[in-house]
Amino acid sequence: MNATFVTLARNIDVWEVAKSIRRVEDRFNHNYNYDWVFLNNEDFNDEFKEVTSALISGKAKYGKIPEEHWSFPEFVDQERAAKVREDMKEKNVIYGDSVSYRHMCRYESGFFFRHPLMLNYDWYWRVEPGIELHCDIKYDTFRFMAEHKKKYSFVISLYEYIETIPTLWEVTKTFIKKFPEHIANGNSLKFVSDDDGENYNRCHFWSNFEIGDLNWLRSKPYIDYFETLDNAGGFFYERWGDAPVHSLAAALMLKKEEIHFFDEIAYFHNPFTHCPSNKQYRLANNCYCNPNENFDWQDYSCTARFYKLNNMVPVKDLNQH
Ligand SMILES: Nc1nc2c(ncn2[C@@H]2O[C@H](COP(=O)(O)OP(=O)(O)O)[C@@H](O)[C@H]2O)c(=O)[nH]1
Ligand SMILES: *[C@@H]1O[C@H](CO)[C@@H](O)[C@H](O)[C@H]1NC(C)=O
Ligand SMILES: [Mg+2]
Repeated sequence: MNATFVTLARNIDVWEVAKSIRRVEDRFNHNYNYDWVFLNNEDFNDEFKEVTSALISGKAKYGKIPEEHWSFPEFVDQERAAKVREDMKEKNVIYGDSVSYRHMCRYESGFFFRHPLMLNYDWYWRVEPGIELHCDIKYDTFRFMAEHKKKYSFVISLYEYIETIPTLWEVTKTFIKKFPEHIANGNSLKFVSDDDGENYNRCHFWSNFEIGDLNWLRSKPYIDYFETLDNAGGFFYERWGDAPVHSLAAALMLKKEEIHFFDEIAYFHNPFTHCPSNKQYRLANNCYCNPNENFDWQDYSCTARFYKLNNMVPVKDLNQH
């Protein structure tokens, strides 16, 4: 498949990145040898390149992010943005006072798929530092996406902190009005809204894991959405995360059948675990996750909503192991 792993990272992330690579290679990529693209707002140093490329069975590529994709757009009022960061710091909003986290969220929302190194591929799998994979993955997940006409996928979903996105839905509604032709028939609006689009229920797919279609992100509907959001300034006047941005885009602009829940991919990113519900599957695939730690059916997960919307039946086997 025309596919790559992609990791945004700093040089100091090298050992946590190395851990993630080892997990991905041992559980999956040693059978497929897909490439891996690393992106950074600074130059990667020799240590980062040496350590990571030695672990990867495919080709490793290292890209620098152009400054215009990792900086404040001209129209952003610096005083207003600084004031927001102070307020959020006082309110202990997670990453609320960070400038670099905001650049990161904006980059993952609107630019990574347009980096010259990424233009060589149709499919991506996003990997963050410090993740775990608890089961073997014995089939080609990229091929699965293509053969089943999937464009976006997730393993964990949850509610966003409202403090980080107070006006994201209002701006999204202006987008819907301005570009009704971008809204898909048979979409997943019900996953993100409980009142037919009046309000956002804060559900989103956790974007530290994603397997997705790069050409969808590069398409006019997605770019129009990103530009509408970017022009509203919310990446800096609030602290919009790339997770709710990707999720709202997928929920509104894809058909619901185009979003896939990868139940088979057992996954941990601090602090949540997705452990496959099916015991037979776990036993057959060298899994070591504890099913009692599975986040899917906990109160703070949105995955039950996804199941309901797609008429899927959950297997809650907590008593079966
Ligand atoms: N190059 C670069 N990568 C960053 C920066 N901040 C975060 N990242 C990367 O962006 C991703 C998300 O950051 P992370 O610290 O994991 O945030 P969290 O998962 O939301 O707690 C990870 O892949 C980080 O390595 C930054 O300032 N520069
Ligand atoms: C892979 O995908 C990119 C982006 O769609 C395309 O430009 C390129 O020709 C493809 N390469 C192959 C070998 O199919
Ligand atoms: Mg992370």
